[in-house]
Amino acid sequence: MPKRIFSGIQPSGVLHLGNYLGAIKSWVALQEKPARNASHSDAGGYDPIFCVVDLHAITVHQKPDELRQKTLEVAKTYLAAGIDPEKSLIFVQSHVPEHAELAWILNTITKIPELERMIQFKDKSSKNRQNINAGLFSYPVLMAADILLYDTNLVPVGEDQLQHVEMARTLARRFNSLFRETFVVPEPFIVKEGMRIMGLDDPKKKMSKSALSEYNYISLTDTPEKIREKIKKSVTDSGKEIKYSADKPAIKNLINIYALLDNAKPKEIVESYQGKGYAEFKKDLAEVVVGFLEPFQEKYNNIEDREVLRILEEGREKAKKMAEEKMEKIREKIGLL
Ligand code: ATP
Ligand code: LTN
Repeated sequence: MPKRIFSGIQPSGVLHLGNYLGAIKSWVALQEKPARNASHSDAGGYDPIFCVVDLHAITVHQKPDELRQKTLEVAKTYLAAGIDPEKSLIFVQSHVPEHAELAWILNTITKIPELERMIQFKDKSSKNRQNINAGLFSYPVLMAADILLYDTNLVPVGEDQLQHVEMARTLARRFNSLFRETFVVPEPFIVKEGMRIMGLDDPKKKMSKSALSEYNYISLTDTPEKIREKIKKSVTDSGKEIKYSADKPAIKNLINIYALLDNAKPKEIVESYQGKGYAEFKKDLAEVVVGFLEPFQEKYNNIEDREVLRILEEGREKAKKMAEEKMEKIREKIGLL
C-alpha cells in the first residue's frame, strides 16, 4: 500500500521562505522520492495530497475578493515550487464539504481543555483580541478532519504544527476506541533544519505571514532588490564570527536558510566562511536566495489562472470521491440514519 501524505497551507497572506523551507520543499521531495529510499520506508511509494485550506484562513477575517485571489495564488505557488499534478492531488478544502462535516463530528469527541492548551490558539487570540471566535478555537479539529478523512499516514509540516498533528492522533485513537477501527493514526514528518525558520528581524520568533513588519520575512514574490535589502538589514548576534550555535540564533537561522537553499550542510557553510565576516556572508546569502527565487518567480508568472482552476477542478473531483466514501463509513459507525 502506498503511504498517504496530506498537508495544507492557509491562503491568509503572502507565502514566505519559512513556508517553503518548512513545508513545501519537503512535499516536493516526498512526491519525487520512492518510499523505499526514504527514512519512513514503505515499498509502495507515496500518494500525496496538498490542500489549500481556505476554511482555516477564515478563522481570521479575510476580505472575500482577496481570499479568492490568495487561494488561487497558494495553489499557483504549489505548482511553481514543483508540486506536479500528475503525481500529487491538489485541491481547495472548501470544495469538499466533507471536511466541515467530519470536523463537526470530531468536535463532539474533543475536550475543551485540550483545545485551550493549543499554542497557536493562545498566540492568535492574543494578537486578535477583537475576534476570538469559536472557529479559531476549534481550528485543530478541522485540521484533524482534513488529515483523517484521507487515511493519511504522514503529515509534512513545520515544527509549529506538531501540537496540531498530535491532536489529530488523539482524536483518531479516541474515535477508534469509541466506534471501532475507522481512522489511520497519522505521523508528523518534519525536516530538521527547516522546521523553524525564524524572523529576520527577531530570531526568537518564527518567520510568519502575519508578522507586523515586512522585515520579518522574505516573501516568495519579493524582488531581488527587496531581498538584498531585507537580508542586509536582518539582525545579527554579537561577535563577528560565522558560528552555528544556539547562543547565536540570528546567524544560525541565516546559515539554515543558506544550507537548505544551497543543498549543503550547515557545517560546510561555516567552514567556507572561516575568517570572513557577517557582511560578506550576508551578501552571498542574498545571492543564494535571489538565485533560488528568480526561476521560481518566472515559473509562477507563467502559470495562467485558467490552468490553475482546471487543476483544482480535477483535484476536487478526485478528493470528493475519496471523502464521500470515507464519510459513508463514518456516518454508519456513529449511527446516523
Ligand atoms: P501565520 O503566521 O499567519 O500563522 P504561517 O506563516 O505560520 O501563517 P501557515 O499557513 O500557518 O503559515 O503554515 C503553512 C506551513 O508552513 C505549515 O506546515 C507550517 O508549519 C509551515 N511554516 C510556517 N512558518 C514556518 C516557519 N517560520 N518555519 C518553518 N515552517 C513554517
Ligand atoms: N494548520 C496548518 C494548516 C493546515 C494543515 C492541515 C497542515 C490545515 N489543515 C492538514 C497539515 C495537514 C497551519 O496553520 N499551518
